[in-house]
Amino acid sequence: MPDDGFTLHGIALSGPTYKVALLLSLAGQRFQYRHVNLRAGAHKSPEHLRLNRFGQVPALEHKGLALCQSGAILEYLAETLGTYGGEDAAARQRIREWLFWDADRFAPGVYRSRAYRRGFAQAEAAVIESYRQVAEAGFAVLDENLAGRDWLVGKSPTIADIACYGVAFFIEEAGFNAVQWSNVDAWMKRIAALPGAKAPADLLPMQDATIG
Ligand SMILES: N[C@@H](CCC(=O)N[C@@H](CS)C(=O)NCC(=O)O)C(=O)O
Repeated sequence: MPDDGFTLHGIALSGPTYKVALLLSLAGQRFQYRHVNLRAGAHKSPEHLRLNRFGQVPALEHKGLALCQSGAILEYLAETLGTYGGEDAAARQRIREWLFWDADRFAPGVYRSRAYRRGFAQAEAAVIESYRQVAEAGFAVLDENLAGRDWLVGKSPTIADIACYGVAFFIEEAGFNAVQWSNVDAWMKRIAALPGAKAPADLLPMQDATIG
């Protein structure tokens, strides 16, 4: 399949970059991948700031547009590729609620906890503990909402699942064990079994590449 003009800029260790790459892979969409060397500060370069004004990864280029914020990129891709976007307007509204919740209450706790454990960032013990509690509360919310259902919205997987999975994937690196949240555990296995699903290390290299 041609790449249809999709170029993803990111880094393999980045959860938000993984979310976007995972949706492209699940959709069977080939894309160009550009490795952004965060250690060298490439995300703050004028060239990158033209793609992502917040000086972060990911950024997605498509047909003259430069897109940022992984949740917003997922919505764009679902709309553009016509997949994983929910069945109707009511489903799309629920999906959007999950995307905002993820950015507000889930991703920060899990990603920061992972960053402290892996030594990507340092903080005082009280700060680390506070992010740990946010992450734990986030997993509990996810677990409650997955009780008796396979997917977060409707009867098939959507970008709500992909956004939250792109955080939950790092559960162990962040210092938690999925056994504690059995609905989350089963849901993660369902997502990992979808055609095209890959772990970050199997999807994104530490160099430029064509993926898919
Ligand atoms: N809410 C953003 C978060 C993006 C983000 O935090 N990216 C990190 C890498 S995982 C980054 O670029 N960090 C460098 C920085 O913020 O200066 C999204 O979902 O795209």
